[in-house]
Amino acid sequence: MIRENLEKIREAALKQINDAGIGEKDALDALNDVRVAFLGKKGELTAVLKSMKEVAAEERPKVGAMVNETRDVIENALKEAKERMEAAAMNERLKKEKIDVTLPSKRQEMGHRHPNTIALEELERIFIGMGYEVVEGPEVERDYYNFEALNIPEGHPAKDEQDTFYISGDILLRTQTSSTQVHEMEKGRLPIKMISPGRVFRSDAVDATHSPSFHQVEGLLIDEKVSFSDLKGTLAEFAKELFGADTKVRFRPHHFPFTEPSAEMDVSCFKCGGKGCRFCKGEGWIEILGCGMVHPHVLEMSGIDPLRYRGFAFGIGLERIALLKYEIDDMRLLYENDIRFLKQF
Ligand code: 2U9
Repeated sequence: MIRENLEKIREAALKQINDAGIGEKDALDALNDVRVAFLGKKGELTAVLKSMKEVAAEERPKVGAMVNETRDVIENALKEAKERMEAAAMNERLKKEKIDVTLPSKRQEMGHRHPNTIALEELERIFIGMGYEVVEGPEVERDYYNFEALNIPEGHPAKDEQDTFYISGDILLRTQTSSTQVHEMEKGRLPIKMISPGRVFRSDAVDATHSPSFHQVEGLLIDEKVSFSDLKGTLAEFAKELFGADTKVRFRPHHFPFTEPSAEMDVSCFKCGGKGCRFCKGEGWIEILGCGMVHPHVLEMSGIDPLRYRGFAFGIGLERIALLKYEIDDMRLLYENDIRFLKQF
């Protein structure tokens, strides 16, 4: 009786498993229904198990084995059907989602560096090539590092000229990156051969050539036996690298509190080669930086013996270089970030 019943159950289950999926929208649901109907708590096979108590004790192991075998057959069939259906669904999807790998890709809009950054990286490349280290420092400084240590004491007119933004008492936004170089000198590791690029702040009104925040690249070299010739040679080489091998330089005497002697350096106009044109306002020369031998008192204040060591220093306005090199006539364009302007570089 039970054997026949089991056979019927097996046949019925296998038929339903086979039928599931034929024309069915949700074949996996159909399979699950079969599982519940035969193997579930109230399923047909479970009912057979429950009726085991009516079977004679000596028959039970045999009948039990038969029930187990039937369950295995149904479970295997369910598993195979499920795998078959999943594979078919995957094939179907792959057919639909065909990718044409030969299609040309969309152009990537990469953007590019800001003209200030292009100029900065060019300056860094040149000085690194001459063995200089790039050192950055804080934009918020103590009065001492920004003024005092650079020979600009309280009441010095240069302090007015560089009217700055004070955070509180003696904390301010640096007006020059020289403060970074003072920190480096105080470390007492010599020689020093560094440039310090970075943002500086001055209480200036905005116009075509001024901004309350701009960038400098300052340089400092301190060693025994450093002379003004080393300064001239270094900066002449720098000018040739930046503006072309034919570039000539000239030095005009100037005054800075932190250097003595001090000078401003001009380069021969790279537009007209020095003959005079609209670009150089008929001068033939273009001013590009300030420089000088580090004042002995500046060395002394940072603990460097001015009798043994000497140094030269220079300061370059980064925006000025960017404006010149890319022939931009208004500094404000560098900060407005109008995409039509930036796209040109
Ligand atoms: C130390 C000693 C001396 C740095 C120097 C200049 C000359 C200079 C200007 C360039 C354009 C500022 O951005 S700008 O307006 N700078 O002319 N800077 S010498 O001299 C130093 C630096 C550090 C310890």
